[in-house]
Amino acid sequence: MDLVKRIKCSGLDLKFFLMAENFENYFTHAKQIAKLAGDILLNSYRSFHDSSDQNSKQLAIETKESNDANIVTIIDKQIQDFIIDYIKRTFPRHSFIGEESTENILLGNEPTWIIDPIDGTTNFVHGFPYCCVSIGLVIKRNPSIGVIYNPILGQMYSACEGLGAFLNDERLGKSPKAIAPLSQSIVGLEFGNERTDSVLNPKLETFANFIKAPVRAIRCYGSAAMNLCMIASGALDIYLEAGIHCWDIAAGVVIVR
Ligand code: LIP
Repeated sequence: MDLVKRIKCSGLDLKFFLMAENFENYFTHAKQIAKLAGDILLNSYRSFHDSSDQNSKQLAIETKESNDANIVTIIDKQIQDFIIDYIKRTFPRHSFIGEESTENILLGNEPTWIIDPIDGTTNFVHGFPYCCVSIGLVIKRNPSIGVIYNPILGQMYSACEGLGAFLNDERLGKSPKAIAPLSQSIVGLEFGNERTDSVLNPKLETFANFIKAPVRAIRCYGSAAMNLCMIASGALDIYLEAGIHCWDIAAGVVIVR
């Protein structure tokens, strides 16, 4: 139905149309932000890993909570600043939550951008090519738009409520895979960065149960966002991670759904 006919129909239809138009506009911006942020990620990744001098000072790597398994780099912060600046200029009334600024996390009804500037920072630092920019947009508390861009592999996964999900320009889910029995399943598991017995032991027990089930294989990509993309594209059958944060999954859940 074209715009004019829809407006004539009823107030409700007009509201629906305007909402759909906003969603498309947000979706276009989300992909544009992810592309530009991904360019920053890729340039830094290349200049660090292609150089003969992989001095960690170049990335200003810091540990969080004195945990060597929980790190942040100056590039995470640069990318997050870039994304937040773009959103503030383009949508001044929107809110945002970012991995690198976690004070005052409140989710209200206003559109809220949930950002992980680099999901898979450890991979980024170690040259393991599963790291990405993850941008989710939650509207009225409902995850509505998601973009996950891995510039190293040249893969942009995206989804918008009402429009579907895509890998680059290809629509995902045209022929969904049947659910496989556990014995024929490939399972994504993540250990996370917490190493205390109380957190780690139940995870190890659960992981052991999976491998003994037996499942066909286990994979650890080191990025929740990338795991969810693997689920969306059918490469993984199951993904399990405990202790996840909203910025790890806000975009991915829209793409999977
Ligand atoms: C990672 C998370 C990722 C999760 C991994 C790991 P990094 O931390 O961001 O989403 O799946 O288990 O904890 O490498 O980004 O600091």
